[in-house]
Order: sequence, then structure tokens, then C-alpha cells
Amino acid sequence: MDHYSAVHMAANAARATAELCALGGSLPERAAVLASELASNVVKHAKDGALYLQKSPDGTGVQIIAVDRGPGMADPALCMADGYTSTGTLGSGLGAVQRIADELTIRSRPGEGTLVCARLSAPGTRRVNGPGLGALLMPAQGEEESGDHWAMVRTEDTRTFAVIDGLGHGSTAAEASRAAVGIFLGAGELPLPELLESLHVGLRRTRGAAVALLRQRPGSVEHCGVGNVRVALTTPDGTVRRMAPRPGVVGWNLPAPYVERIDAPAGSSVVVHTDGVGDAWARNPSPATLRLPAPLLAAALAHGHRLSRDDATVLVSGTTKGSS
Ligand SMILES: [Mn+2]
Repeated sequence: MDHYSAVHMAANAARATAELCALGGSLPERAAVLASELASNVVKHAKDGALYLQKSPDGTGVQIIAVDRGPGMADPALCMADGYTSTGTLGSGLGAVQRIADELTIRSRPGEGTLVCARLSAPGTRRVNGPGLGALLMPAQGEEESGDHWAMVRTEDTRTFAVIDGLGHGSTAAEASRAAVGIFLGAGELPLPELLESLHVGLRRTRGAAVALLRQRPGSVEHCGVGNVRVALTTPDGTVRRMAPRPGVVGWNLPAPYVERIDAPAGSSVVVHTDGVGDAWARNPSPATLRLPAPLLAAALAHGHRLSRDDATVLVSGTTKGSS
């Protein structure tokens, strides 16, 4: 695709996504400008680049993620000053992106590429994403609808997540995972084993699903999962600790729910993904990858390890000292 049509398509898709996310006024147009600036950088300078346009994790707006393996920027802050041009024009346009976005997270490494997450929120919405929450959901190639879903219930210092992979893919899988989200949102403060039992009862008439439930508090994380949704805790010093689910299918055969609770040091992140993302990343990840802010770690895993024949969801929730 030529440069002009790729950028044009990105702008149109961003405008449409913003409208779907119920953003009004000038926001769809601002989303279009964000997407065209980011797409333009990817098309001009990068290889293996992509733009992901989705609802922000807290549902208050739209997020635009740009991923590439291009030349990278030595100094993203400098590139944001309008008028700055590096060799070529990599980074020009980022000044506009910074002015327009409500929240902007960028990491770039010369020779490796650039990750950008720009978010726009509806006016007056309490922004709860923060850089501490990242999520990407991608339907299998050729499917309109994802059979994966995820949801979050928050209280003051606790985040509870459900990540659901409806069996198979397409609309019947989506039916199971949507039902699970509905039940979860109404019961998200229950102890995790009871929550899993409720999901099991509620999914009996569906195809069933793999489900990971996580409860994240300052200093700790609990996991209760059945079926193949992968969960790991990553720390800034480069360790990855996996938390194992029980085999089974929620809605069909539920093993006795088992809760694993582990300490989560400050700066660690909970990483959850369905099997539409390969788990090879967890074997030998670079420390630079594990230090990425949550929205960008989600993007790097989703873009770099996606298996396009299945629905794919990646959720990353960071921890900060004493806060959620
Ligand atoms: Mn799957």
C-alpha cells in the first residue's frame, strides 16, 4: 500500500473507532490526526510496523498504539519539539501527537524500533488507565468478532481482572466470553473461587471458556484460573514468574478452584494473555522489555508474539508502591 492511502486509512479508522467509543465533539477528528501522524512515521521509516486502534482499557476513550522495528529515536523528547528533524524526518509530527493526546507513552531504542501509546478520553471522565494499565485485544484473522474478552472491577486499592478465552473463535466463542464478562462485572468483588464457580454455572449453556481471574493489591497478586490463559508476574530486575492454571473448561468441567497468591514487589507487573499470543517471550525476555510501561509491554507482546490463527488478548497491569 502506498504512503498516502495507508495514512488515509489509519485516519478514517481512528475517526470511526473514536465514534464507536462514544467520543464526541472534536475528539474523533483529534483521533484521526493522532493516527495519521503515527501511521506516517511508521510508513516512512519503519519495517514491520502496525497501528492498533482500540478502546482504552478503562473504557473512557480510544487508544492508538504504533509499533515498529524501524530505526528508533535516540531521544524521543527531542523529537517531540516541533521543527526538530533527525536524519530524515523520524519523529517529526510527534510534537503534534504530544499536544493532542491526553496520555502519551513512548519508548524508542535506536536500531530496534519504537513503541507509542496515545490515548484520548471523553471530557470529564475520571482517567483510571494511567500508564499502569495496558490491554490489546485482536480477533483471529478473518473474524469480525473476538472470542476473547477481558474486564476489570476496581475498588480503592484493588484491581480484579477476568481474562476469558471462549472455546474456538468467532461469534459462538464471543457469546461465551460476553456472558462471562456480564457475570464477572456483577460479582467482581467475590472471593476468586466463588467468582469462578459463578462463571461456571453461568456458562453452562455456552461452549465454555478458559478463564483467568486475578486480584491485584499493593504488594500481592492472587490468581485463580482454569484452562489455557497464561499468567505471569514480571519484575524490573528481569524475572518472570509464571502462575499455573488448572486444566478444565469453565462451563463444562470445573476442577476444585485453587488460589495461588504471590508477593508482588513495587515495579512488578502482572501479565495475562490468551493462547493467541505465544508464550516463548517468557523464557528469556530482555530486561529492557520487562521495564516497558504497561501499555507498551502489552503492545510489544501482542505485536511480537501473536499467532494470527486465534483470537489474542494481552493485559498488563503494573503495580506502584501503595497505590493501585
Ligand atoms: Mn484461544
